[in-house]
Amino acid sequence: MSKPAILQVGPYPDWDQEPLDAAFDAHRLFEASDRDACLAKVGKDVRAIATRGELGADRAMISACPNLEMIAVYGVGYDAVDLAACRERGIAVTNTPDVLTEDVADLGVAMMLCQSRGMIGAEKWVRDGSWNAKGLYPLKRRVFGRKAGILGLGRIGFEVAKRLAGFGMDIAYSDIAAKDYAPDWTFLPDAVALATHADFLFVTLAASDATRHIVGTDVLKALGPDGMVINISRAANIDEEALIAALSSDVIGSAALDVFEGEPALDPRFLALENVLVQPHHASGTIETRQAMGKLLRDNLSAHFAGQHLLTPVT
Ligand code: 8YV
Repeated sequence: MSKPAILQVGPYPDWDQEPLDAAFDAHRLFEASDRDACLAKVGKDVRAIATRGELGADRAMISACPNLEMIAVYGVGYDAVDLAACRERGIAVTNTPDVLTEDVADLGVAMMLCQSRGMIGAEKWVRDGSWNAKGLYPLKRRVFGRKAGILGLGRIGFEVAKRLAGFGMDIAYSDIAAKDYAPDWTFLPDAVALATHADFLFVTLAASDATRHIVGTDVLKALGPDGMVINISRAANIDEEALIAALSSDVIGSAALDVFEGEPALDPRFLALENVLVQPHHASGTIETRQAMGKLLRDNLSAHFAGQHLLTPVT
């Protein structure tokens, strides 16, 4: 029996590629020198698109595949998939929630600790001989007992908050409504109020048109010169121009960022700023989580082609 043809938008680790190739006839768009020519050639055969959170599938790609039945996202975020185009044609979409929640939360907390305690600079201080030549490393700020604001108390925001509670931090959050599963944390209805409260503002919102640039000049001003913003969601949730201006003029103290507009070609002005910790969009990047994400992506594809219920449909 012939294998269903799928379009693979980006590379996966070998442990995913082998089983994917065994079950499907995968056309690797990312290896094509001419993407449009590749889509024109294979588009009509494609029954599913396998993509990644940050790569998604836009309207042009979806239109190039007239027989498309589903899009499987390797990632929890599906903001880069044109959902309107999918709805119009009844194309199913799946993502990989839950399996990555803990690791994404861990990285957010690690970034806060690393940045607050100046660990990158401290490492350099030892390696370049400054410790021996100049003495003690400059003192940094504690996190214990300080105030955290969680912007978006979904699965990932909740796990971040749980971890911060373990550090004795005072936790507030913003979301569409107060959550009954968070009785010990303060609900603040809007992002400016949350930033006013917070020393550490975690951006953990699922990105959408409604959340675009939710962290802008007003929120950054409210966060203040001692404040840190930590983004483990999507770059579009922050107005990068406003962020760079705020970081350059001490409107806020610092930032720890795992995501960037136009990544991996991030705005080079970030690299010139000493008060920014940059990470290569790898919050879900552990062997354990990526293996689970790959399996869930394939299980969704297989369920679809077997006529079974999807495991994690985007509704
Ligand atoms: C990426 C992500 O999918 O879960 C998401 O939404 O953005 C990430 O997990 C990951 O970097 C793999 O491409």
